[in-house]
Amino acid sequence: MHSIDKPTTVAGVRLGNVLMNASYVHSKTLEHAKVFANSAAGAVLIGSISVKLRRPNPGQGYWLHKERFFSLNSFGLPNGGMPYFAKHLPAMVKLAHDQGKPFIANVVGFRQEDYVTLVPFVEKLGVDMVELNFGCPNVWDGGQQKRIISYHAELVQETLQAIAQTKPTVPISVKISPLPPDILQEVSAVLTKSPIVRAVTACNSYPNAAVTYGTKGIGDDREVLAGLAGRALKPISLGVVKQLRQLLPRRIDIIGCGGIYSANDVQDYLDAGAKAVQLASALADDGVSIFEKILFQAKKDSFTSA
Ligand code: RRO
Repeated sequence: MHSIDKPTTVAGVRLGNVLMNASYVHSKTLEHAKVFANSAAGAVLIGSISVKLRRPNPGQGYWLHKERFFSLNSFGLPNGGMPYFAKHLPAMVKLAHDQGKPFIANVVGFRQEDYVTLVPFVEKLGVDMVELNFGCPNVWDGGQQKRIISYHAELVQETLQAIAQTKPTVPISVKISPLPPDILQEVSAVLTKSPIVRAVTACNSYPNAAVTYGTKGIGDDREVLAGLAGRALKPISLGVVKQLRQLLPRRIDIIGCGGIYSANDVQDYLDAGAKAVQLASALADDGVSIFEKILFQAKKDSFTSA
């Protein structure tokens, strides 16, 4: 069994421990990279990076249930786009490397060509791994939701094929939505056949959840549909990880994500077959000290069970 505080290898890349941040609202800038580089996390992840600059969706973007049963978000992928990252990504990578941590870039596209542009773009700027965001639920255009790639095996296949033509030299992880079993099987078959997929990150948030009473800061946002994350996502996401471990060959590693707040949560994901994990809601709720807290809990637990 793998220890939480020991180095791990994902897709051939060595992480100082199994913890890292997920792509979320505080993982977009040079300042954010500095925070994660200096944190207790084993890797630094920045994203999602899109081709063009994107402004946040209107409204507050984040809602936390008052008893923290779940969080909801609809950030809408705000980020500086290629102009910002052309300028700052090399410095972000250096911040991570100076602390002995690998740097992962999460990229998101709205058409195949975007991924074909973005993967070589971040690769040339020195990143150690690329995570493809195939699960963002919060992009709407004139009342129409953009299709979420990971729910369509044929879209996953076409997009991976197009990216493969760029002959990526860094390992690729695919971040998927919490998929129901039949789609998960179809998508897993596509991921298994792709020559470029070295890891899968499971899961992104559950799409199109409604903002409810009992959610802090409900304000004027009753109409919003948002991605569900936090504690309510954990059993769903953990089930996806367990199924993936059965569906995928061992050469494809799994990064778990969804509702991780404690060392026990991390251990659940490692037991289900993940080699590393990502945190987002806990970082939004408790800040970056959550990494230290989890590592401290893990050390204490291994001491008491020794
Ligand atoms: O920015 C967002 O609203 C967002 C993204 Br890109 C994502 O991948 N997952 C999510 O829950 N929110």
